[in-house]
Parts: sequence; C-alpha cells; structure tokens
Amino acid sequence: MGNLYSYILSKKAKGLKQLAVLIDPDKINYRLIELAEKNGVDHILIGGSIVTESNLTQCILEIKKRCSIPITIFPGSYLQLSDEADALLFLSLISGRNPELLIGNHVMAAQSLRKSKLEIIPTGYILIDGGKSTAVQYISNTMPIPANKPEIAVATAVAGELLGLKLIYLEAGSGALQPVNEHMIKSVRNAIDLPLIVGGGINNSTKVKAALNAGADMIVIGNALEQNENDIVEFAEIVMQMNQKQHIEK
Ligand code: 1GP
Repeated sequence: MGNLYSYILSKKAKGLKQLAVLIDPDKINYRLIELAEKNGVDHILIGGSIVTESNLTQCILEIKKRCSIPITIFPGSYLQLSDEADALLFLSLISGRNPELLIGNHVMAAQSLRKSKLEIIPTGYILIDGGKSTAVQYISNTMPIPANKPEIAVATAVAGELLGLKLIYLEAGSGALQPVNEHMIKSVRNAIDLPLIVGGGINNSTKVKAALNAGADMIVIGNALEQNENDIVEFAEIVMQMNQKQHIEK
C-alpha cells in the first residue's frame, strides 16, 4: 500500500474528513495553491476532461514550488501522465458501459504506469446525474446514474469494492447544478467500507457540510475555487471544525 492511500485510510479510520482541491492545468491559479497550503488542504487533484494548452509536468512543478500538499493526477485521459505527481487515480468509469473507460485505456497506459514512480490508486468512478450534461458525460459517452436511483449507485459501488478497487468516487460532474444528494451519499456510505470521495457542484458551505455529514470521506472542489479562491478558507474551516469535533467526541 502506498503512502497516499495509507494516509487516506488512516484519516478515514479516525473518522476525519479530507478536502481536495481540483486544479485544471489550463486554469491554474497560484494564489489558490498558496491558500490551500496555508489552510491545511489534504490533496491537490490535477486534471481535466480536456487539457489543451498546458504541460502537465510543468504545472505540477510550479505547484510543488508553492506547496507541500500531495498531488494526485485525476486524468481526463491517459495522455495526462507525469512522474512529477505523487499518485494517480486509476479511474474505471464503472457507472458507464464504455469499454474504453472500463479497461481499454487502462491497457494502453499499463506499461507506462508500471514503469512510473506514481502511486497507482484503482478508483471506481461513478457518474451521477447533476441536473445538466457535463463535460465528463459528453467526453465519456456514458449515461449518468439518475439522482433518484440510489440503489443503482449502491450496487455499482459494491461491485467496485468486490472487484478490488480501492476508492469510490461519486461524481456529479464539474459545475453540476445539483451535487450528489445526501440520500445517495448515505446509501453508498452504508454499503461499502472503502473511502468515499464526492465531487461535482459543491460550491458553498451548505453543500460542503451536507456532503461530509452524509458520509463523504473526501470532497473535491474545483469550479467554486476557480471562481473565488478565497472560499477555500471557509471550506477548510468547516472540515477542520468537523475534524476537531470528531477528535473531542472520540
Ligand atoms: C469534477 O468533482 C470535480 O470532476 C469537481 O467538480 O468543479 O463542480 O467543483 P466542481
């Protein structure tokens, strides 16, 4: 088990929540990176459905100059690889029925990944309808699970756990109108032991609290912080307060 996954598991075991900031390499904001470092953000995820202009390695090096937060590649495709990151979410889009995103791309990337120093974390990626069509839906050519069908998300997550995946990521899509709802998060949380990541459309404190209280171990925030990086202070404070409360109750 690699360092990053051990960190995720150990925080989960203590009931502690984690905050991840998603950086699109085409829209990198260095002030956000500095604020993330200052405010105790746990993870930087880097990637995007389409990365056009940037050199991923160069971006990661620039981020590393400004913070010591572990950097995990959240690849829109397996062209998005860099040995400068710490880890890679090896995503299998298990809510979809596109074989390329279940196994095809993984085969193409396998030998490069084996040679790389990256910590590879097999992740069951589950797309949930977030009220509008998102880049990930379009690019992946898959249908999201309807938001009112938690039983499908549960069965999908359980299948992912049984297949030996190490994380489950419930994704409403970047900029989703509705984030993954609390009932869906709770239902999946209760059905699996794996760490649960939730992202997409979490853009204010109420939604941050809702996702964490419903059982997300880690939340991922991208868009909201692209629009106003200062919000990180408030979001990180919520996570810290929940974690302090948990610490006192233990
Ligand atoms: C998208 O879950 C992430 O993959 C983050 O979504 O940009 O809506 O925060 P937002």
